[in-house]
Amino acid sequence: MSKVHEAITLASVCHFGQNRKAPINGHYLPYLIHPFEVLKVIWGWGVADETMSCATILHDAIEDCSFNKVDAANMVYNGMGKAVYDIVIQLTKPDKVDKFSYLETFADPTKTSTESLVIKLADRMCNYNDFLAHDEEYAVKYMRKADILDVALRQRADEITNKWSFNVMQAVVLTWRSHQLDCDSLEFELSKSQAATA
Ligand SMILES: [Mn+2]
Repeated sequence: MSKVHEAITLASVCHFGQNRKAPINGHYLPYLIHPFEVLKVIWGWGVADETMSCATILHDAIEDCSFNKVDAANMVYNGMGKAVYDIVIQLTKPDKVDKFSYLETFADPTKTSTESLVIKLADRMCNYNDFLAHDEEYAVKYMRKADILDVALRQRADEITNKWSFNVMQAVVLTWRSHQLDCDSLEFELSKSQAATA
């Protein structure tokens, strides 16, 4: 069994019995579909090494686990090793930190690795897509709350080139931009229809 399959087994333990928050046509999908979707995004960018793949599969395994976070953290560390653990920890919002301060850490290369930033961007886009199917207004709000990630990507794009390649950086930037554009036009449409009904 490859390490990625081990990560999948571990993620299925951590997310045992959980479903996604936003329903699709009234149906709540099992939580595990989400880390798989994020994995597809980063593989699509050409980032498919074992550490990144395992960290992506486990990116919510501590923050959103179905049991004690300390136990989940130990399981990730013992099962996956330090490299994967370090990425997953950076993708876990500490309980006492507010959401904005946490998102700000992705603009600071001394606080988050390039690996964590790339997974965070893919995660945000996947969540945005999920919310779109359920509540467009919420999806826009959700994306706008993460404008700091847009700044982070602009400031740290060179790191992505250095870590992987120019093509990977370009793929990340293009996908991110297209989601931002989609969000911009949706925000505009929503403001027009709100003005029309006011
Ligand atoms: Mn996630």
